[in-house]
Amino acid sequence: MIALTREVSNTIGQCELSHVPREPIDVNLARAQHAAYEHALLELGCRVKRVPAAPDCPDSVFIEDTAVVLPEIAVIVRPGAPSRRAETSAVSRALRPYRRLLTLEAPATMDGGDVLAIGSTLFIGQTKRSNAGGIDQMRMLLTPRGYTVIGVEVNGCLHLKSAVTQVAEKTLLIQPSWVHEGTFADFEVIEVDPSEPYAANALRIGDRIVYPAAFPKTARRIEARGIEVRTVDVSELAKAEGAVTCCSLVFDEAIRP
Ligand code: CIR
Repeated sequence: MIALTREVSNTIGQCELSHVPREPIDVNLARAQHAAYEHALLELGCRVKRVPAAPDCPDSVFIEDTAVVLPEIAVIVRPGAPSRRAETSAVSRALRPYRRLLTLEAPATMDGGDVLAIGSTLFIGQTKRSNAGGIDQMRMLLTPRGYTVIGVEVNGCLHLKSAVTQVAEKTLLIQPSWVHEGTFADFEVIEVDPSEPYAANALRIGDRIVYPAAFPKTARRIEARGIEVRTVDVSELAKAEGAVTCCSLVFDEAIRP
């Protein structure tokens, strides 16, 4: 597995914020937490490749939002926040050795954080960042390649993957206040502990998950299903409204023909 990550920008304090109040971010601590996150990916078997920071892009550490990497191609998206659009060029260069690249064009907008890919199904959040045109373009690009694109209503959070992520082959971790559980009727679900509303974002690497240390009650629910949890402290990145999926693009080096 390759994990592309991106350094924390010096300007992360000027990040976009939608649902959390602005608090000062300690850049050095954010960098240390980010390095520990990369170390966890390494321990779980990833080859970590860092894309250099973009000093003018405060949110560039959240590399997940710039692309959707699938087994045979990658889609470079057009992030919903104009301040984030310049992030995609360096990520395109970093992905080019691994995948043929497709791109979304204006007026489409999409953040990778809205795309939950499970096998050949792509659930895509309809949010302030990802518009109907973005979902249509994804459908046009990917249906001929055998994918099914399903638009999902999301309320109360930034991205679809703030509300639901995959934690095992047939199991999802979900925050039922933000997304309709019935959309995922084919899966088993684990609901977040009600006292941990931001706990639905987990990063699955093989059979294990990388998961924020801030949500111990939900972590126990996950472990009770036999899933191994590797915790990381991402408290500074959480002040920028980021969690664990958003800090990497994880994919198999091998291309599916
Ligand atoms: C933003 O608002 O775009 C960033 N401050 C946070 C992005 C987090 N991305 C993600 O969870 N996929």
